[in-house]
Amino acid sequence: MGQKVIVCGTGKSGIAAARLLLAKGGEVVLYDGNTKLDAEALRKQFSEEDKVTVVLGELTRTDLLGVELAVISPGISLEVPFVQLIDEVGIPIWGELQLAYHCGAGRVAAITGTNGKTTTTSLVGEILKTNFDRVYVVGNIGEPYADHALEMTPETVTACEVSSFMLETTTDFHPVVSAILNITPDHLDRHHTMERYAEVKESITANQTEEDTCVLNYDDEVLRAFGQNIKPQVVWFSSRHTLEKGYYLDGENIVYNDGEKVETLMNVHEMTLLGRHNHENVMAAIAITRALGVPMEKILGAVKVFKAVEHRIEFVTERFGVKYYNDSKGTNPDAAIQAIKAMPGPTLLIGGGYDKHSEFDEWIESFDGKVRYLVLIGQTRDKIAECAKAHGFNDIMYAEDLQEAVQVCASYANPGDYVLLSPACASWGQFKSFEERGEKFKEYVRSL
Ligand code: UMA
Repeated sequence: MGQKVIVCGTGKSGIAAARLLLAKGGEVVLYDGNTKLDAEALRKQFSEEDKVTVVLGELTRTDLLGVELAVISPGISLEVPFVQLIDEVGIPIWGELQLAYHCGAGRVAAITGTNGKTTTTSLVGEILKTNFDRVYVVGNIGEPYADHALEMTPETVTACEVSSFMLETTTDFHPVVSAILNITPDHLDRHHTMERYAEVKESITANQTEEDTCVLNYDDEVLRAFGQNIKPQVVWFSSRHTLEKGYYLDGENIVYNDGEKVETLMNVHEMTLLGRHNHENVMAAIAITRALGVPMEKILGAVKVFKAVEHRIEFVTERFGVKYYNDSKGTNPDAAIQAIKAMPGPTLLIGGGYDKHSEFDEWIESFDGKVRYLVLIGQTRDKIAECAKAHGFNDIMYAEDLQEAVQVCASYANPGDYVLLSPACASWGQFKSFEERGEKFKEYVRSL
């Protein structure tokens, strides 16, 4: 790969992709549309002898002279003008995932879905570590795949969290096990229609064969139809139906039906994760790791000690009898519904953020008498307030920013109440990422 490559985006995945290309003997044009970035500081992330040129702002045809490949970061849409220019010039466009897969090795389990990806991927990683010497946990979870591709060997096993953004720019990505946890409306500003969004998610199986496995949620109608006619062997899981074959919830027990007999695997109270959505994530993780050959005792042992991931219905602290929960990862209405459902009592809810063209009706309906006040911040606050009022919910307050929202909640909450940050929107515009939003929330809460 000793060619000249343009790497677009200088976030985590762009820097990782550039490092990987340089290690392979390539030359890199590092491009970012943001003119406020410091070109010199970016250049200093690489050693002096590395062949790296930084370009910021508008991309021109001259910048593309001699370039043979473009690697774009997941946050960059294929519709933006500079990507169209790259395409017009005839340069192939890969995503960072495609590049990393191309340079990596070993077996890969790829996990996608609108919600639950991070919890499931992280649990799959913990389970795999009980059985294999070298395990990587990479992807949308925040650890770029490209950072580890060259350490991988045919013996390593990788759990990769895959977003719809990443799947738009893959060509020969071939996981031996794939999983689609659910498909509910999200990122419609980028994919435009639900059909297109579902199609992109489903392309995770595009290169799988009869020898591979695809783990699917039987309760999701789109996935139930999709699974009827695909090449890999389908393993179903369900929290709402009794299956003739697959993993399902029977009362409080997770059970497995192999088509002949039903075996009880564990009681849901034996694990620390809360809520039906997490029982689904656990069943998916069991199915994925069984397909990779991990013995069931090891799987169940790891599930029982696994703790919720940061920013996902994460308990922060108790102040003056009020419990605070951080669900900054609730970046779409469906994820936020799971968090509301998991709250055990009256809740003051902080919502709102970047507009991804989501509809908020089902989220508001899920309040079900449990939400005392909805405190709104960000670009979507008027849209959410309007929707809430249309559903007869009027206990709404506006705050200028997250800090003010926390203060408003603290002054209106009664002992025994819950304060939940679960915005149903992305953080962009107010924060760099949902992680930063969650960290700030915890900081404001702790200083109350
Ligand atoms: N940029 C441009 N032009 C554009 C858009 C972006 O130049 O039109 C530049 C920005 O100026 C910035 C860079 O691209 O410098 C950012 O690239 P990025 O948004 O891809 O961010 P990374 O830091 O590389 O993080 C990405 C994923 N981000 C997104 O998909 C938006 C991270 O997922 C992922 O953890 C990381 O790679 C490592 O693999 C985050 C995410 O929000 C968590 N994912 C979405 C989600 O979970 O809903 C899909």
